[in-house]
Amino acid sequence: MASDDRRANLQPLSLYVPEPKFRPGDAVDFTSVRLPAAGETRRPDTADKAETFIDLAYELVRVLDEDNQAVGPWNPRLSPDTMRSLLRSMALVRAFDERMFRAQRQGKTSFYMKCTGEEAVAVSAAFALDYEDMCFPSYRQQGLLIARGWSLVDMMNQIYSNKGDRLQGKQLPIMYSVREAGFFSISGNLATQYPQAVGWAMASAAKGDTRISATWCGEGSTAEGDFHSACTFASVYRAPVIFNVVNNQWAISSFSGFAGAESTTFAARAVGYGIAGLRVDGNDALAVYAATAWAAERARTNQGPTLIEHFTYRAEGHSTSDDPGQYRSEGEPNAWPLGDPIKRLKDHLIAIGEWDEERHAAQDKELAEDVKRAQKEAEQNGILGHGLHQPLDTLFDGVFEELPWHLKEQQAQMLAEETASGRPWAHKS
Ligand SMILES: Cc1ncc(C[n+]2csc(CCOP(=O)(O)OP(=O)(O)O)c2C)c(N)n1
Ligand SMILES: [Mg+2]
Repeated sequence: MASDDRRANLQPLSLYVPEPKFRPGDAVDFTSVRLPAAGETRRPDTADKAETFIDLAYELVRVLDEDNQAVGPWNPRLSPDTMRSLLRSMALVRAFDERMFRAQRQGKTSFYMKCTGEEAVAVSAAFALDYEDMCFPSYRQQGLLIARGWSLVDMMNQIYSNKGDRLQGKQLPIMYSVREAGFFSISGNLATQYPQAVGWAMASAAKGDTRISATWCGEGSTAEGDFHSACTFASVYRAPVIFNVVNNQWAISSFSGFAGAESTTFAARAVGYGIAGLRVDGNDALAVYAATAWAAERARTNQGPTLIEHFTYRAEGHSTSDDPGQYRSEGEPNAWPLGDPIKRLKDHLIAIGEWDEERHAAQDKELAEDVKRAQKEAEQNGILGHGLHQPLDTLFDGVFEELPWHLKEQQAQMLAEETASGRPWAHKS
Protein backbone atom coordinates (compact mmCIF):
# COMPACT_ATOMS: atom_id res chain seq x y z
CA MET A 1 0.00 0.00 0.00
CA ALA A 2 1.31 3.45 -0.87
CA SER A 3 2.22 5.53 2.17
CA ASP A 4 -0.13 8.34 0.97
CA ASP A 5 -3.13 6.02 1.40
CA ARG A 6 -2.08 4.98 4.89
CA ARG A 7 -1.68 8.63 5.94
CA ALA A 8 -5.11 9.60 4.58
CA ASN A 9 -6.77 8.16 7.70
CA LEU A 10 -4.63 10.11 10.14
CA GLN A 11 -5.72 13.36 11.72
CA PRO A 12 -3.95 16.32 10.07
CA LEU A 13 -1.50 18.13 12.29
CA SER A 14 -2.12 21.76 13.10
CA LEU A 15 0.42 24.31 14.24
CA TYR A 16 -0.38 26.12 17.47
CA VAL A 17 0.39 29.83 17.44
CA PRO A 18 -0.18 31.72 20.72
CA GLU A 19 -2.43 34.78 20.68
CA PRO A 20 -2.51 37.48 23.35
CA LYS A 21 -5.80 37.68 25.22
CA PHE A 22 -6.51 41.34 24.56
CA ARG A 23 -5.95 43.47 21.50
CA PRO A 24 -6.60 47.20 20.97
CA GLY A 25 -10.22 48.00 21.78
CA ASP A 26 -10.82 44.85 23.86
CA ALA A 27 -12.13 45.08 27.41
CA VAL A 28 -9.52 43.69 29.79
CA ASP A 29 -10.24 41.07 32.42
CA PHE A 30 -7.30 39.71 34.38
CA THR A 31 -9.35 37.57 36.79
CA SER A 32 -7.81 34.41 35.33
CA VAL A 33 -4.34 35.45 36.53
CA ARG A 34 -3.70 33.23 39.56
CA LEU A 35 -2.48 35.29 42.48
CA PRO A 36 -1.71 33.54 45.78
CA ALA A 37 -2.43 35.87 48.71
CA ALA A 38 0.32 37.87 50.45
CA GLY A 39 1.99 35.93 53.23
CA GLU A 40 0.83 32.56 51.89
CA THR A 41 4.06 31.30 50.27
CA ARG A 42 6.49 29.50 52.56
CA ARG A 43 10.08 30.63 53.09
CA PRO A 44 12.61 27.78 53.13
CA ASP A 45 15.88 28.07 54.98
CA THR A 46 18.62 29.47 52.75
CA ALA A 47 20.61 26.26 53.35
CA ASP A 48 17.83 24.02 51.96
CA LYS A 49 18.45 22.09 48.75
CA ALA A 50 16.73 23.46 45.64
CA GLU A 51 14.87 20.19 45.04
CA THR A 52 12.99 20.62 48.35
CA PHE A 53 11.15 23.80 47.31
CA ILE A 54 10.24 23.26 43.66
CA ASP A 55 6.69 24.43 44.52
CA LEU A 56 8.01 27.99 44.96
CA ALA A 57 8.61 28.24 41.22
CA TYR A 58 4.83 28.11 40.76
CA GLU A 59 3.70 30.23 43.72
CA LEU A 60 4.18 33.94 44.35
CA VAL A 61 6.22 35.50 47.13
CA ARG A 62 4.20 38.49 48.36
CA VAL A 63 4.55 40.61 51.48
CA LEU A 64 2.20 43.61 51.05
CA ASP A 65 -1.44 42.59 51.40
CA GLU A 66 -4.74 44.17 50.31
CA ASP A 67 -4.83 46.23 53.53
CA ASN A 68 -1.34 47.63 52.90
CA GLN A 69 0.15 45.59 55.74
CA ALA A 70 3.43 43.64 55.49
CA VAL A 71 2.67 40.01 56.31
CA GLY A 72 4.06 36.49 56.27
CA PRO A 73 7.42 34.74 56.46
CA TRP A 74 9.00 36.80 53.69
CA ASN A 75 8.42 40.15 55.45
CA PRO A 76 11.96 41.59 55.55
CA ARG A 77 10.99 43.81 58.53
CA LEU A 78 12.77 46.86 57.16
CA SER A 79 12.93 49.96 59.33
CA PRO A 80 10.67 52.89 58.37
CA ASP A 81 13.80 54.86 57.43
CA THR A 82 14.93 52.15 54.99
CA MET A 83 11.45 51.89 53.49
CA ARG A 84 11.31 55.67 53.06
CA SER A 85 14.63 55.58 51.22
CA LEU A 86 13.38 52.73 49.02
CA LEU A 87 10.31 54.79 48.22
CA ARG A 88 12.40 57.88 47.49
CA SER A 89 14.71 55.96 45.12
CA MET A 90 11.77 54.50 43.20
CA ALA A 91 10.16 57.94 42.94
CA LEU A 92 13.46 59.39 41.70
CA VAL A 93 13.67 56.71 38.99
CA ARG A 94 10.18 57.65 37.85
CA ALA A 95 10.98 61.38 37.86
CA PHE A 96 14.17 60.70 35.87
CA ASP A 97 12.25 58.59 33.34
CA GLU A 98 9.56 61.25 32.91
CA ARG A 99 12.13 63.96 32.25
CA MET A 100 14.27 61.93 29.84
CA PHE A 101 11.24 60.67 27.92
CA ARG A 102 10.24 64.29 27.46
CA ALA A 103 13.80 65.20 26.42
CA GLN A 104 13.55 62.61 23.64
CA ARG A 105 10.21 64.03 22.49
CA GLN A 106 11.84 67.47 22.44
CA GLY A 107 14.52 66.15 20.10
CA LYS A 108 17.33 66.43 22.64
CA THR A 109 18.25 62.74 22.32
CA SER A 110 17.40 60.01 19.85
CA PHE A 111 16.16 57.31 22.22
CA TYR A 112 14.99 56.54 25.74
CA MET A 113 13.53 53.59 27.66
CA LYS A 114 11.37 53.89 30.77
CA CYS A 115 10.83 51.27 33.46
CA THR A 116 7.47 52.59 34.66
CA GLY A 117 5.72 50.07 36.91
CA GLU A 118 8.91 48.02 37.27
CA GLU A 119 10.85 50.36 39.59
CA ALA A 120 10.81 47.90 42.51
CA VAL A 121 12.62 45.21 40.51
CA ALA A 122 15.90 47.13 40.30
CA VAL A 123 15.64 49.48 43.28
CA SER A 124 14.83 46.82 45.88
CA ALA A 125 17.60 44.61 44.49
CA ALA A 126 20.11 47.45 44.86
CA PHE A 127 19.04 47.81 48.50
CA ALA A 128 19.34 44.07 49.19
CA LEU A 129 22.72 43.53 47.48
CA ASP A 130 26.08 44.83 48.72
CA TYR A 131 27.41 47.83 46.84
CA GLU A 132 30.44 45.72 45.84
CA ASP A 133 28.31 43.00 44.24
CA MET A 134 28.47 43.13 40.45
CA CYS A 135 25.34 43.85 38.40
CA PHE A 136 24.82 42.72 34.80
CA PRO A 137 21.59 44.52 33.87
CA SER A 138 19.41 44.81 30.83
CA TYR A 139 18.36 48.24 29.56
CA ARG A 140 15.48 48.51 32.06
CA GLN A 141 17.42 48.56 35.35
CA GLN A 142 18.38 52.24 35.53
CA GLY A 143 17.03 51.90 39.10
CA LEU A 144 20.25 50.09 40.08
CA LEU A 145 22.40 53.10 39.23
CA ILE A 146 19.97 55.57 40.76
CA ALA A 147 19.56 53.55 43.98
CA ARG A 148 23.34 53.20 44.21
CA GLY A 149 23.50 57.00 44.22
CA TRP A 150 25.20 57.36 40.84
CA SER A 151 25.28 60.86 39.31
CA LEU A 152 22.16 61.74 37.31
CA VAL A 153 24.23 64.22 35.32
CA ASP A 154 26.61 61.46 34.28
CA MET A 155 23.69 59.28 33.15
CA MET A 156 22.23 62.19 31.20
CA ASN A 157 25.56 62.94 29.53
CA GLN A 158 25.44 59.38 28.21
CA ILE A 159 21.83 59.81 27.06
CA TYR A 160 22.81 62.98 25.21
CA SER A 161 26.08 61.46 23.85
CA ASN A 162 27.59 64.85 24.66
CA LYS A 163 31.03 66.17 25.64
CA GLY A 164 30.63 64.76 29.14
CA ASP A 165 29.76 61.26 27.91
CA ARG A 166 32.50 58.98 29.22
CA LEU A 167 31.53 56.44 26.54
CA GLN A 168 32.26 59.04 23.82
CA GLY A 169 28.93 58.49 22.09
CA LYS A 170 29.84 54.90 21.24
CA GLN A 171 26.80 53.38 22.96
CA LEU A 172 23.12 53.83 22.20
CA PRO A 173 21.53 56.28 24.68
CA ILE A 174 20.71 54.56 28.05
CA MET A 175 23.28 51.80 27.49
CA TYR A 176 25.33 52.93 30.47
CA SER A 177 28.57 51.40 31.69
CA VAL A 178 29.69 52.33 35.21
CA ARG A 179 32.52 50.25 36.62
CA GLU A 180 32.67 52.39 39.79
CA ALA A 181 29.06 51.49 40.64
CA GLY A 182 29.40 47.78 39.79
CA PHE A 183 27.20 48.23 36.72
CA PHE A 184 28.39 46.24 33.69
CA SER A 185 28.10 47.76 30.17
CA ILE A 186 24.60 47.24 28.82
CA SER A 187 24.47 45.29 25.61
CA GLY A 188 21.90 45.72 22.87
CA ASN A 189 22.10 42.00 22.09
CA LEU A 190 19.54 40.44 24.40
CA ALA A 191 20.70 38.08 27.18
CA THR A 192 24.46 38.36 26.56
CA GLN A 193 24.73 39.65 30.13
CA TYR A 194 23.60 36.27 31.48
CA PRO A 195 26.72 34.23 30.61
CA GLN A 196 28.85 37.25 31.50
CA ALA A 197 27.34 37.35 34.99
CA VAL A 198 27.96 33.63 35.43
CA GLY A 199 31.57 33.94 34.28
CA TRP A 200 32.11 36.81 36.70
CA ALA A 201 30.56 34.83 39.56
CA MET A 202 32.65 31.76 38.74
CA ALA A 203 35.80 33.88 38.74
CA SER A 204 34.83 35.42 42.07
CA ALA A 205 34.35 31.93 43.55
CA ALA A 206 37.55 30.58 41.95
CA LYS A 207 39.52 33.43 43.52
CA GLY A 208 37.97 32.90 46.94
CA ASP A 209 36.45 36.41 46.80
CA THR A 210 33.27 37.28 48.77
CA ARG A 211 31.39 39.20 46.08
CA ILE A 212 28.49 37.77 44.10
CA SER A 213 26.89 38.81 40.83
CA ALA A 214 23.32 39.48 39.77
CA THR A 215 21.86 39.74 36.29
CA TRP A 216 18.53 40.75 34.77
CA CYS A 217 16.73 40.00 31.53
CA GLY A 218 13.18 40.24 30.30
CA GLU A 219 10.88 37.23 29.95
CA GLY A 220 11.16 37.48 26.15
CA SER A 221 14.95 37.22 26.41
CA THR A 222 14.72 33.83 28.13
CA ALA A 223 14.09 32.44 24.63
CA GLU A 224 17.69 33.29 23.74
CA GLY A 225 20.30 30.52 23.79
CA ASP A 226 22.52 32.60 26.07
CA PHE A 227 19.94 32.34 28.83
CA HIS A 228 20.09 28.54 28.74
CA SER A 229 23.84 28.13 28.50
CA ALA A 230 24.19 30.54 31.42
CA CYS A 231 21.82 28.36 33.48
CA THR A 232 23.81 25.23 32.65
CA PHE A 233 27.15 26.76 33.62
CA ALA A 234 25.72 28.27 36.79
CA SER A 235 24.18 24.97 37.84
CA VAL A 236 27.27 22.87 37.09
CA TYR A 237 29.71 25.17 38.92
CA ARG A 238 27.21 26.40 41.57
CA ALA A 239 28.10 29.94 40.58
CA PRO A 240 27.26 32.64 43.15
CA VAL A 241 24.86 34.46 40.81
CA ILE A 242 21.28 35.70 40.99
CA PHE A 243 19.31 35.38 37.75
CA ASN A 244 16.45 37.86 37.57
CA VAL A 245 13.79 37.32 34.91
CA VAL A 246 11.64 40.40 34.68
CA ASN A 247 8.32 39.08 33.42
CA ASN A 248 6.59 42.30 32.41
CA GLN A 249 4.27 40.40 30.04
CA TRP A 250 5.56 42.01 26.84
CA ALA A 251 8.66 41.85 24.60
CA ILE A 252 8.04 44.93 22.43
CA SER A 253 4.86 43.76 20.63
CA SER A 254 5.20 40.03 21.42
CA PHE A 255 3.32 38.85 24.48
CA SER A 256 4.89 36.51 27.05
CA GLY A 257 3.23 33.47 25.42
CA PHE A 258 5.88 33.56 22.70
CA ALA A 259 8.55 32.93 25.32
CA GLY A 260 6.62 30.02 26.82
CA ALA A 261 4.34 31.65 29.43
CA GLU A 262 1.26 29.66 28.39
CA SER A 263 2.89 26.36 29.37
CA THR A 264 4.62 27.14 32.66
CA THR A 265 6.14 29.93 34.75
CA PHE A 266 9.52 31.49 34.01
CA ALA A 267 10.71 30.58 37.53
CA ALA A 268 10.09 26.95 36.54
CA ARG A 269 13.00 27.20 34.10
CA ALA A 270 15.15 26.83 37.24
CA VAL A 271 13.68 23.40 38.00
CA GLY A 272 15.07 21.78 34.87
CA TYR A 273 18.55 23.05 35.68
CA GLY A 274 18.31 21.97 39.33
CA ILE A 275 18.80 25.49 40.60
CA ALA A 276 16.72 27.39 43.16
CA GLY A 277 13.68 29.11 41.66
CA LEU A 278 11.41 31.76 43.17
CA ARG A 279 8.43 33.56 41.71
CA VAL A 280 7.91 36.98 43.21
CA ASP A 281 5.36 39.80 43.06
CA GLY A 282 7.58 42.27 41.20
CA ASN A 283 5.38 45.20 42.15
CA ASP A 284 5.91 44.56 45.86
CA ALA A 285 9.14 46.31 46.85
CA LEU A 286 9.34 44.37 50.13
CA ALA A 287 8.91 40.99 48.43
CA VAL A 288 11.61 41.79 45.86
CA TYR A 289 13.92 42.90 48.67
CA ALA A 290 13.28 39.72 50.67
CA ALA A 291 13.74 37.40 47.69
CA THR A 292 16.98 39.11 46.65
CA ALA A 293 18.39 39.03 50.19
CA TRP A 294 17.48 35.31 50.42
CA ALA A 295 19.12 34.51 47.08
CA ALA A 296 22.20 36.58 48.01
CA GLU A 297 22.53 34.65 51.26
CA ARG A 298 22.42 31.36 49.32
CA ALA A 299 25.06 32.61 46.89
CA ARG A 300 27.32 33.88 49.66
CA THR A 301 27.17 30.54 51.48
CA ASN A 302 28.10 28.52 48.37
CA GLN A 303 24.55 27.21 47.80
CA GLY A 304 24.82 28.37 44.19
CA PRO A 305 22.52 30.27 41.85
CA THR A 306 18.89 31.35 42.28
CA LEU A 307 16.52 32.29 39.49
CA ILE A 308 13.91 34.88 40.50
CA GLU A 309 10.95 35.58 38.23
CA HIS A 310 9.57 39.04 38.93
CA PHE A 311 5.91 38.97 37.98
CA THR A 312 5.16 42.51 36.84
CA TYR A 313 3.74 44.56 34.00
CA ARG A 314 5.32 46.98 31.50
CA ALA A 315 3.01 49.94 32.11
CA GLU A 316 4.22 52.00 29.13
CA GLY A 317 5.75 51.56 25.69
CA HIS A 318 8.82 49.39 25.12
CA SER A 319 10.87 52.49 24.26
CA THR A 320 10.40 55.93 22.72
CA SER A 321 10.25 54.15 19.33
CA ASP A 322 7.20 52.09 20.31
CA ASP A 323 3.43 52.63 20.28
CA PRO A 324 1.75 49.94 22.39
CA GLY A 325 -1.67 51.23 21.32
CA GLN A 326 -1.05 49.36 18.05
CA TYR A 327 -0.95 45.89 19.60
CA ARG A 328 -2.42 45.78 23.10
CA SER A 329 -5.52 47.03 24.84
CA GLU A 330 -5.14 50.42 26.48
CA GLY A 331 -7.01 49.00 29.47
CA GLU A 332 -4.19 46.61 30.42
CA PRO A 333 -1.89 48.83 32.52
CA ASN A 334 -4.72 49.99 34.80
CA ALA A 335 -6.28 46.56 35.07
CA TRP A 336 -3.02 44.87 36.11
CA PRO A 337 -3.99 43.23 39.41
CA LEU A 338 -0.69 43.80 41.22
CA GLY A 339 -0.96 47.58 41.08
CA ASP A 340 1.83 50.11 41.09
CA PRO A 341 5.00 49.48 43.15
CA ILE A 342 5.43 53.09 44.30
CA LYS A 343 1.81 53.47 45.34
CA ARG A 344 1.87 50.17 47.21
CA LEU A 345 4.93 51.02 49.30
CA LYS A 346 3.62 54.54 49.88
CA ASP A 347 0.26 53.16 51.07
CA HIS A 348 2.05 50.75 53.40
CA LEU A 349 4.10 53.52 54.98
CA ILE A 350 0.94 55.61 55.38
CA ALA A 351 -0.91 52.64 56.89
CA ILE A 352 1.73 52.19 59.58
CA GLY A 353 1.78 55.93 60.33
CA GLU A 354 5.24 56.58 58.85
CA TRP A 355 4.32 58.74 55.84
CA ASP A 356 1.52 60.91 54.50
CA GLU A 357 0.18 62.25 51.20
CA GLU A 358 1.52 65.77 51.84
CA ARG A 359 5.07 64.55 52.41
CA HIS A 360 4.79 62.37 49.34
CA ALA A 361 3.63 65.23 47.12
CA ALA A 362 6.39 67.48 48.51
CA GLN A 363 8.98 64.76 47.83
CA ASP A 364 7.77 64.32 44.24
CA LYS A 365 8.15 68.05 43.71
CA GLU A 366 11.62 68.09 45.21
CA LEU A 367 12.74 65.11 43.09
CA ALA A 368 11.38 66.69 39.92
CA GLU A 369 13.40 69.82 40.75
CA ASP A 370 16.55 67.74 41.39
CA VAL A 371 16.18 66.02 38.02
CA LYS A 372 15.55 69.32 36.27
CA ARG A 373 18.69 70.80 37.80
CA ALA A 374 20.75 67.79 36.71
CA GLN A 375 19.31 68.08 33.22
CA LYS A 376 20.30 71.75 32.95
CA GLU A 377 23.83 70.87 33.99
CA ALA A 378 24.10 67.97 31.54
CA GLU A 379 22.72 70.06 28.68
CA GLN A 380 25.61 72.46 29.09
CA ASN A 381 27.71 69.62 27.69
CA GLY A 382 25.50 69.47 24.60
CA ILE A 383 22.40 67.77 23.19
CA LEU A 384 21.57 65.93 19.99
CA GLY A 385 21.85 67.95 16.81
CA HIS A 386 24.05 70.67 18.27
CA GLY A 387 27.20 69.68 16.43
CA LEU A 388 29.64 66.90 17.04
CA HIS A 389 30.39 66.53 20.76
CA GLN A 390 33.25 64.09 20.47
CA PRO A 391 36.22 64.80 18.17
CA LEU A 392 35.65 62.79 15.01
CA ASP A 393 38.85 60.77 15.17
CA THR A 394 37.97 59.41 18.65
CA LEU A 395 35.48 57.27 16.74
CA PHE A 396 38.29 54.75 16.35
CA ASP A 397 39.54 54.85 19.97
CA GLY A 398 38.92 52.48 22.82
CA VAL A 399 37.77 49.41 20.90
CA PHE A 400 40.99 47.69 19.79
CA GLU A 401 44.20 47.72 21.80
CA GLU A 402 45.96 48.13 18.48
CA LEU A 403 43.98 49.51 15.56
CA PRO A 404 43.93 46.96 12.64
CA TRP A 405 45.42 48.17 9.35
CA HIS A 406 42.12 48.39 7.49
CA LEU A 407 40.63 50.64 10.20
CA LYS A 408 43.76 52.78 10.13
CA GLU A 409 43.18 53.23 6.41
CA GLN A 410 39.53 54.13 6.96
CA GLN A 411 40.48 56.58 9.70
CA ALA A 412 43.04 58.27 7.43
CA GLN A 413 40.51 58.49 4.60
CA MET A 414 37.87 59.97 6.89
CA LEU A 415 40.27 62.57 8.24
CA ALA A 416 41.42 63.50 4.73
CA GLU A 417 37.80 63.98 3.63
CA GLU A 418 36.99 66.05 6.71
CA THR A 419 40.06 68.23 6.21
CA ALA A 420 39.04 68.78 2.59
CA SER A 421 35.53 69.74 3.74
CA GLY A 422 37.03 72.47 5.93
CA ARG A 423 34.83 71.79 8.98
CA PRO A 424 36.66 73.15 12.03
CA TRP A 425 35.35 70.67 14.63
CA ALA A 426 36.52 67.57 12.92
CA HIS A 427 39.76 66.80 14.76
CA LYS A 428 41.07 66.18 18.22
CA SER A 429 43.24 69.27 18.52
C1 LIG B 1 19.44 39.07 20.12
C2 LIG B 1 18.40 40.14 19.96
N1 LIG B 1 17.22 39.87 19.35
C3 LIG B 1 16.28 40.83 19.22
C4 LIG B 1 16.52 42.09 19.65
C5 LIG B 1 15.45 43.18 19.46
N2 LIG B 1 14.79 43.45 20.76
C6 LIG B 1 15.21 44.44 21.57
S1 LIG B 1 14.33 44.51 23.00
C7 LIG B 1 13.36 43.21 22.53
C8 LIG B 1 12.28 42.71 23.45
C9 LIG B 1 12.80 42.09 24.69
O1 LIG B 1 11.74 41.80 25.57
P1 LIG B 1 11.99 41.28 27.01
O2 LIG B 1 13.15 40.36 27.06
O3 LIG B 1 10.71 40.77 27.55
O4 LIG B 1 12.44 42.61 27.83
P2 LIG B 1 11.60 43.94 28.09
O5 LIG B 1 11.87 44.86 26.96
O6 LIG B 1 10.19 43.57 28.23
O7 LIG B 1 12.16 44.50 29.37
C10 LIG B 1 13.73 42.74 21.26
C11 LIG B 1 13.06 41.64 20.57
C12 LIG B 1 17.77 42.36 20.26
N3 LIG B 1 18.07 43.57 20.75
N4 LIG B 1 18.68 41.38 20.41
MG1 LIG C 1 9.32 41.74 28.73
